[in-house]
Amino acid sequence: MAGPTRGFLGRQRNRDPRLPPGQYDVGRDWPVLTAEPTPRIAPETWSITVDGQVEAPTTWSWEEAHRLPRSEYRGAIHCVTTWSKFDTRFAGVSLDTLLEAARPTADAHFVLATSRTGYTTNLPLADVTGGKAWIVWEYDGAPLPVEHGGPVRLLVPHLYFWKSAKWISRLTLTTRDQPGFWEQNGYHDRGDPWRQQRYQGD
Ligand SMILES: Nc1nc2c(c(=O)[nH]1)N[C@H]1C(S)=C(S)[C@@H](COP(=O)(O)O)O[C@H]1N2
Ligand SMILES: [Mo]
Repeated sequence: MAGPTRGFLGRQRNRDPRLPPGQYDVGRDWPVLTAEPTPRIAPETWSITVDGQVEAPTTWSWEEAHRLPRSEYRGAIHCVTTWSKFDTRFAGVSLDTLLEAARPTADAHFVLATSRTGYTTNLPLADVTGGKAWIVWEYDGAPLPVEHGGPVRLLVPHLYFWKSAKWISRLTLTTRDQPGFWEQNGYHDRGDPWRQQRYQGD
């Protein structure tokens, strides 16, 4: 076999199975990607509201959210700009817990996540239920750094990381899909890294 072909196959064989197509392992680094100025939000002024197509719109303060059952995520995160990071460890509350309290109506099929800054991103309800999404305030046993969305961010690690809105403040259940900030600017509506759903039409 000619050199380049053999090299290519060799690299494929050694590829980490946790790495989706078109991604590379960023190692210990954790790049910061923020479209807007970083807000300073004091925990005592932070809250999260679940509203829209729900039977019981609910708001939790920092203290109230911390009294909910703690839930952790350990695993990879994947940015559409092609870096993936393995062995991350986040802690906060499962979205299942928030949604069980707010009780989505039968015609709620999507969620629009809104940050305190106005950043938005849309998600199918099925992608944030069943133990697949969290709001998190801890990374690696320490408070989530402000540049990474502290005090509290959304975490939806099975989708590209632009879906994980930093400085999360609201989750609005909707009947129809409403494109968020990056989705209005050409990014895919769902963003599954295993299917390379980077841009609209992928
Ligand atoms: N509010 C807000 N959330 C955001 C973004 C942003 O610009 N603003 N960028 C998204 C994108 S594109 C990525 S890759 C991740 C980056 O998170 P990090 O800076 O903690 O790595 O946050 C997502 N959440
Ligand atoms: Mo990103």
